[in-house]
Amino acid sequence: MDLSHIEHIGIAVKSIDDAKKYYEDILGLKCYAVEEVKDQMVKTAFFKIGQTKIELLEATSPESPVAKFIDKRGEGIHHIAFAVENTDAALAEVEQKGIKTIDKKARKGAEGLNIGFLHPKFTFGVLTEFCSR
Ligand code: CMX
Repeated sequence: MDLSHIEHIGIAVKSIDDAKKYYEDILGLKCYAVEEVKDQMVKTAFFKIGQTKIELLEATSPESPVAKFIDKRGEGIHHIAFAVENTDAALAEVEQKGIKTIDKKARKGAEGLNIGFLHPKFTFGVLTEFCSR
C-alpha cells in the first residue's frame, strides 16, 4: 500500500453556510472552494490545514449518502480519505486482501480527484476513501 498522507477528512453537516462560520470565524481557516459533486449528491466546501483538507459535506438530495448518514447518526465525521498513487490499484489491492470495496473502479470526486470508497463494515466502522490525482 502506498498511502502518503491524509488527503482530507469528510464531515457531514446539515448546512455548509452554518458550519462554515465555525471553521472561518472561530478556527480562522479559509474556505477556498465550494463545489457540487452531482454524482455523490453533495455540495462540498474545502479548508486546508497543511497537506490535509477538511471537506464539509451537505446533502443535495434526501437520497444522498450524507442525508442518510445525518438521519441515522447526526452531523459529524463521515469519512477519512487517504492519498494514494493510483486509486484503481489501491482498491484492487485491498479487495484482493479481503476488504469489501464500495467502488470497484475510481470515479471522479471533488477537485477532479479519482476517488473510491471501502465499506465501513470492513474497516472497523470508518468509511474510508482513497484518492489520487
Ligand atoms: N461511516 C461509518 N459507517 C457508516 C457510514 C459512514 N459514513 N455510512 C453508513 N454507515 C453504516 C451505517 O450506520 C450502517 O450500519 P448498521 O448496519 O450498523 O446500522 C451501515 O453502514 C449500512 O448503512 P446504511 O445506512 O444502510 O446505508 P447504505 O447501505 O445505503 O450506505 C454506504 C452506506 C457507506 C455503503 C454508502 O453511504 C456509500 O456508498 N458511501 C460512499 C459514497 C459516499 O459516502 N459519498 C458521499 C461523500 C462524497 C465525497 O466525499 O465527495
